[in-house]
Amino acid sequence: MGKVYEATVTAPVNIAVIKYWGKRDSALILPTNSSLSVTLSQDHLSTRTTIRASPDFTIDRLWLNGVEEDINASKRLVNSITTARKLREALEEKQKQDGIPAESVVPLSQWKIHVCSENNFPTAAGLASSASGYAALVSALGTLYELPQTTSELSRVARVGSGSACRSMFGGFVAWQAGIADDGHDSLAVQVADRQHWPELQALILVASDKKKAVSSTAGMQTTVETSSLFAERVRTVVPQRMEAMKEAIAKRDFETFAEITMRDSNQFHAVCLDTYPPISYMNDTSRAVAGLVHAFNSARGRTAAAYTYDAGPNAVIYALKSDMRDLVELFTYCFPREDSILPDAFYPDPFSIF
Ligand code: 2P0
Repeated sequence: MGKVYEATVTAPVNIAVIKYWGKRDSALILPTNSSLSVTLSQDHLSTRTTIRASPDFTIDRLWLNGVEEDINASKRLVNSITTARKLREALEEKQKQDGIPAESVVPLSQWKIHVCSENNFPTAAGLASSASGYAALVSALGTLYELPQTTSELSRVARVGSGSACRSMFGGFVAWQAGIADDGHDSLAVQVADRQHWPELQALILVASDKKKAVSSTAGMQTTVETSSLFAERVRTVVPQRMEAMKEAIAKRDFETFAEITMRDSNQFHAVCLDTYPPISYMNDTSRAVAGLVHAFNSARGRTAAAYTYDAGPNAVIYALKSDMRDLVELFTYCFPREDSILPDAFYPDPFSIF
């Protein structure tokens, strides 16, 4: 039995406050616009991935939540693993050039790997499982292969797995710079501020449904690019302005501006989904009731005390400062009791829950 090398990492989910929606290159996963997100704590929503490499393994294998998946059936998995292997190969070459005896250079790039990945939340329910999944895969490969690349450089490898995954390579507040190059070298994630910069900011996730979404993000966003006329305006003028305003709000810890941009950007993202033909509708009646309640709460407080945002699914993420969060949790628990969904919708029968 040959030697086994192993690495385990955990990567958290991120929730965008300026949404990524649309690709200019589907193979390299290059976006039409920059985006910005908050990485959540890894205690709650995260993927834990262990990778082993051994000269005894005959094929690459991957288990997702205990079920084996065919790596070769996924171009994205193959792309990200192959890209990381090439970086390892370059490192091994460099080690030899630097005079390290060939027998001391571990040929990890030539060995097959076994990957075991577990999410601690429902997969593909609009809770960004591909983001934490590919970020964990690439971080684990980076650790296993002892790659010298920076986290931003490695975020390019996560990006070829799933766009939003590049942002989960960092904690705190993270921008994915769209870039302009055709080869994607400038399309990567950078940290705008770390988590400690704004510890009072909290996120609450309201699960309206943990069912798999009807239209995948990947398919939905390309239909939007092809058919929505509102989308062009969003990409050209709205997002560039919002990226700058959002970075400034984060730098100043200006919650009211952060919250307003977050809600407006979520609303515009869902508006371009509806402007897509055929239309895509990710929010449901419960999602809309939650948005209404947040606006009512803000009016009652006389300030923008909470923000909602929705991704490619009906679940809400609420951002608020710690000082307002207790009241919000009480309000949501009162209005949407766990055992009894307020809206008996045949398509979304799950109890509304908070975690
Ligand atoms: C985001 N979403 O910025 C946006 C908002 C969904 C709504 O990133 O095709 O799963 O793998 O690059 O990353 C979902 O898209 O799509 C997404 P691919 P991904 O978080």
